Amino acid sequence: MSKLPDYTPPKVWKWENENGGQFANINRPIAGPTHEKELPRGKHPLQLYSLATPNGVKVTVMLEELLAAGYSEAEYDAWLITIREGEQFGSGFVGINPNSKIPALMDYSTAKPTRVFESGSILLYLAEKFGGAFLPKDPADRAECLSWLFWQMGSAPYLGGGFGHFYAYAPVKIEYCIDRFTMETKRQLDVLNRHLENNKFMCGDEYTIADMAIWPWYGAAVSNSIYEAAEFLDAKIYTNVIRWAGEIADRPQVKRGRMVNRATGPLEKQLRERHDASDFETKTQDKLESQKD
Ligand SMILES: N[C@@H](CCC(=O)N[C@@H](CS)C(=O)NCC(=O)O)C(=O)O
Repeated sequence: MSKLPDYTPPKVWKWENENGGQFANINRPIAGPTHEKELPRGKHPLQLYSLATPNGVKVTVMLEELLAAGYSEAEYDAWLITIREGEQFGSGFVGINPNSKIPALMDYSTAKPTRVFESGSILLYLAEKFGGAFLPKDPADRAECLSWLFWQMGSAPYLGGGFGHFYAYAPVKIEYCIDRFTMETKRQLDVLNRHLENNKFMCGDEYTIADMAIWPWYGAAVSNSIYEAAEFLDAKIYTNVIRWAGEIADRPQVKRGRMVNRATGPLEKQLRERHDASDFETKTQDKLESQKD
C-alpha cells in the first residue's frame, strides 16, 4: 500500500488490456452500440429500462409514489438491463440513452414518443408530466428542490465512482485515492446532516424528488447498504441523515420501488421485471423459481 504508486503516464494513453477490478469488462473509452438489439415494449405508455442500482431505484420509487398518490397513468413496464453483461450497449438502448447508462425511459403517450435519460431528468420529467407531483409549487421552494436534485447529480459520482470504486472495487487499495474520496464523501454527508437537522425532508416538510434522488445513495451509505463502508465512514455520527433515511425506507412505495429490476439479494425482494401492480404478489423471483419445480 502506497500513497504514491510507481506509474509514469505515457505521452498518449492507449486502450490495451482490461484494467482489472469489478466492471472492467464493461469499461470502454468509446461510446455507441456494440451490438444490434431491439428493446422489448409492454402494454403501458411508460417503458422503463433499468436495474435496481441507486440510480435505477430513484425512478422506480418515483413511479410507485405516483401510483400510490393516485396517478394511474403512471403505470409502467420495467425491463431489466443487465449492465454486467453489456446490455446498455445494445442498439435499442443506446437509441434511448446515447450515454449507455441505466435508467432510461420511453414515454409513448406523447404525440411523438419521448425518450428521457439521466435519473434526475427522468424524475423532473415525471413530476412535470403528473401536474407537478413531488415538486413544490411555490417558486422559491421549487428552486430549493431543484438545487438539491442537481446537488445529487453532481455529488454522487464522488461517492460512487470515486469512493465506492477505490474503497470497494479497485483491484488495489490506493491510500491517496481512498483518502481523497473519503474526505469528500464525509464532507457531503456532513452537508446533508447539517441541512436535515432543521428539515424533515430535503425541502422542508414536503417529501419531493430531491429526497428520491438523494436517498438511494446517501441513505444507503449510512445504512451500510452500499460498499459495506458505514463503519469506515463512521456513519453513525450523521444522526440526522440516519433519521431521514429510516423514515424514507419505511414508506411502502419505497419498499416496492426498491424491488423493481432487482436481480441480486433475497429472492422474495427481487421483481426483475414489472408489468403490473399485481406482479409484487405473484412474480417475485422466489415465486417464479418455485413454479419451475
Ligand atoms: N448520471 C447518471 C448515472 C447513471 C449510471 O451511472 N448508471 C450506471 C449504473 S448505476 C450504469 O448504467 N452503468 C453502466 C456502465 O457504466 O456501462 C444518472 O443519474 O442516470
